[in-house]
Amino acid sequence: MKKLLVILMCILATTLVSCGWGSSNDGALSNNDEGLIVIGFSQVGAESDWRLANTKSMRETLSEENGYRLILRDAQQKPENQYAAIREFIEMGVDYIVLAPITEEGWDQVLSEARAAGIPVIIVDRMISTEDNSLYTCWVGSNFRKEGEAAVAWIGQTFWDRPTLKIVHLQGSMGSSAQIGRSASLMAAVDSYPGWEIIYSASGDFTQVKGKEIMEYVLKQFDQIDVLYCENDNMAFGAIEAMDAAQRSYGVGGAITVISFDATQAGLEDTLRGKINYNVECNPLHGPRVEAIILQLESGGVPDKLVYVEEAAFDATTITQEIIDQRAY
Ligand code: GYE
Repeated sequence: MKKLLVILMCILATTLVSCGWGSSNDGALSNNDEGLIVIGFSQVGAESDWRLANTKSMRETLSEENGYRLILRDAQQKPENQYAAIREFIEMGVDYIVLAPITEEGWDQVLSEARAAGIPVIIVDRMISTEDNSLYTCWVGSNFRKEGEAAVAWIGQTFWDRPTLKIVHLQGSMGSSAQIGRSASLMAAVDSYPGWEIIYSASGDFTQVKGKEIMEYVLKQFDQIDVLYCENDNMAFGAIEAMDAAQRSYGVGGAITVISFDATQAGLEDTLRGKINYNVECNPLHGPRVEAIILQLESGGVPDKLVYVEEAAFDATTITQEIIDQRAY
């Protein structure tokens, strides 16, 4: 009799656990989730200050106190990790999938699995490339092409009297929307200004370490560099380290004019110090935007399919400490 009771209790316990009533951890859903909106967030990685500010914004907004359970998976800049995370979210039966895609290509298969499971997919930051718009509910992020246009317009104005311009192009992660857009604007400008020449270009994957490595190499190869077009702040920090070590002059009044993107706190500090000449903002505070979309969907609304965030740009000769202090990232 005792034995039978033990067996019955075991069966009951296993059933409860497999039904999702087990103890809560960052993987299994539990009874604690009752009332909470469960969100699986596939994040790119932790490659830059921008990314850290973005993760912080998502965590702070989509918190338990605000009624959410955020399951964050850091893909460490590897698309395969993102596919696995999305399949894990589908398996868990989350309420929403939020995806910050590393690259634009390669999403049709896994997102059709999410659609088949009836889970809405909200895309943030970078975009995906697909012919099937029903694979995602909506997207919110930056207009990277426009960011690049702001940068090249500034270069055009600053160097209007220079017949030739030797440019080093430090690219972000290849195939990401941020790289594609920022690079496309530079390419278009090189096509239209006869004197502009890209003397070297390589991807630093948006990281400081790679930015430094590439710049060390570039400085050995070229005595004359007029412009460094660097697709994010962290690669610029790395390039600055390399230029300092090689004792090459740069920034305001220096030989190498530095363009950067993101305009994070640290990036703007370097802009204020004249190390970065022009820094184009990219806003990482997507947490509240994603929450607004979810609340709209929860109440039966239809969010706009594509929303571009408004962004500014900062010139080293006009930026002030007050401007930096007022900013949230
Ligand atoms: O510019 C870079 C980050 O996708 C906008 O990714 C984002 C970019 C950002 O690593 O710093």
